Amino acid sequence: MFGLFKKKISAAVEAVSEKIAGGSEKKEIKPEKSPLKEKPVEPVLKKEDTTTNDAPKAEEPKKEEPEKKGILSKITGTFTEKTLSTDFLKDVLWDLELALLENNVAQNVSETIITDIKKSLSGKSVRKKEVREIIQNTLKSNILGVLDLPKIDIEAKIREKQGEPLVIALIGFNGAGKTTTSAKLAHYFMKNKHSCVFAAADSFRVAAIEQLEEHAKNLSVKIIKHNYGADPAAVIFDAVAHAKAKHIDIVIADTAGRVHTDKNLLSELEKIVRVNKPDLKFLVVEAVSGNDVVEQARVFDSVGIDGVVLTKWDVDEKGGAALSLCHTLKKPIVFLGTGQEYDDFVEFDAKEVLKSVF
Ligand SMILES: Nc1nc2c(ncn2[C@@H]2O[C@H](COP(=O)(O)OP(=O)(O)O)[C@@H](O)[C@H]2O)c(=O)[nH]1
Ligand SMILES: [Mg+2]
Repeated sequence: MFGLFKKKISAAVEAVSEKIAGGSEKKEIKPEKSPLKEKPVEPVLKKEDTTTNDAPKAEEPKKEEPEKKGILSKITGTFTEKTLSTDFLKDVLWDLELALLENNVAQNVSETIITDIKKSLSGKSVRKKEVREIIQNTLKSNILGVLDLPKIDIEAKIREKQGEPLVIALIGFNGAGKTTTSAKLAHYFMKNKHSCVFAAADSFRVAAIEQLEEHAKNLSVKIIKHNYGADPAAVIFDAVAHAKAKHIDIVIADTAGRVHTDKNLLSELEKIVRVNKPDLKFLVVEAVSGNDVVEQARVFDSVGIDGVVLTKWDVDEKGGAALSLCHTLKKPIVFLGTGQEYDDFVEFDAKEVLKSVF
């Protein structure tokens, strides 16, 4: 998981660090050559450059620089200290931005990360080793900032229901893993000593009910189903009634896959929400989704998503979908699907995920 992401990002960080550490010398020369041209066009850059490089440099800093270097070189002996200009960073960080984009990190997320790195480095005199550290730390803190959203305490939610069943609706496109996730969720809750019932609310897709029935049999979970073509809101309603009657803790509703251009299907989902008021609506998304994941998320969020289950984490080589989703929805990833078995299901922890990348 995150294999390609890790490889590409590490390679980009390395390449960028090398370029910055090795090439920043040239950049110091450039602004001195055309200070008059830059002054009126980019006043902001100019301010930074003049304070660090340009105007003072031409006269006084000549004295300061050797002094600084003298002291520091005495300590380390081996570093290259360079002042980094904004223009130079802009060129060089493109490699890193490209690596993020290639790994399905949405453009606005990549831009935020790159802007932050630029801010951290701009106008600074840094050593080669520091460049890498600054880039890595900025990347890490940005990614953590996006992924580490307040968690949903499902146990607390169950307690809050005070004996009424907690209703969880799984929504998302066909093939995303909703039915598989329904089964994994039931297995997860039963391991935590909670009882579950399935609502076979995908009454649209061929064999959807049988697929959930198979899981119900394997897991010894009761399934409430109607015929194909039935109103999914009614199926969930019946499952909730069953849970209330039998004191079952959790209703897991497996809904039909929806195509965002199909307004009928989306309005059906709205009806499910209106009639059954699920306590938690989880968007089930494949980690292998490309950047269209952002569009999917926006569409489904029209019914109000509480959290995300990111499936097929085991086959994802890129990892950007997770970042883009969290950044767009500002809703936490709650679980990761990590394989085809019932136990291939883990609570999402942003810090753990980051550990596997850096
Ligand atoms: N490798 C892997 N496959 C998964 C995962 N979750 C679901 N799948 C597979 O994805 C396919 C579609 O899943 P399904 O639950 O039927 O999706 P649905 O159409 O949203 O209900 C099935 O072949 C599942 O076995 C996962 O976490 N990892
Ligand atoms: Mg299904």
